[in-house]
Amino acid sequence: MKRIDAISRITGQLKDELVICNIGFPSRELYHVKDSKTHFYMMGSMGMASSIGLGLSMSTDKKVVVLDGDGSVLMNLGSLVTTYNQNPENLILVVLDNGCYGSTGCQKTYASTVNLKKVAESIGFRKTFFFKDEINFNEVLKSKGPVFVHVKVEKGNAKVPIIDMDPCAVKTRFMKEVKS
Ligand SMILES: Cc1ncc(C[n+]2csc(CCOP(=O)(O)OP(=O)(O)O)c2C)c(N)n1
Ligand SMILES: [Mg+2]
Repeated sequence: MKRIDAISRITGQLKDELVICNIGFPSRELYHVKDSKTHFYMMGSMGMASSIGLGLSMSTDKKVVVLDGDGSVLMNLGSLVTTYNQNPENLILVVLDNGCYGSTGCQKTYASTVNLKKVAESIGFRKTFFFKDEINFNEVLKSKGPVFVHVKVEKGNAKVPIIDMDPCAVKTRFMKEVKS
């Protein structure tokens, strides 16, 4: 499964959940697959999607889905420990693991030598999942968080254009939705 297919399958099973998406191609692919005012396309701030998602989940009762990357989550592993300690029931952290820094030329990460699902489990995430060929996100949505979802995807970025929305407009639109 390609990353864009994983994004498409996951968002196809969402309704009004808030989505924080990783920097670079993942956000471009999400924007291309489906744009929504419930989407926050994180531009810049590599590694921070999980932290933004955590903060958001603590300030709303809405369900928050973070679409993160292996490189980014490994860069900010401490965020998993903070997430466990804050224990938000409404947070789902998805790691789209292509084994590399896909958005910048696919330089290899350490994801292949570390079992990310076991890491999340041992930290104390209430529920963890691993998907490769299909994604049963309905099952994920039913679970009490914090939930960790490891999705193994193929390398490669889809040929999708850059996001033609101003970053401030993305933020303003999203904040309005959060407060609604
Ligand atoms: C602090 C910092 N370092 C490096 C970058 C450049 N950069 C942007 S996206 C990215 C790769 C992210 O990899 P991953 O989270 O695995 O997502 P993928 O693109 O593979 O889906 C890198 C290195 C950055 N924006 N900020
Ligand atoms: Mg990656």
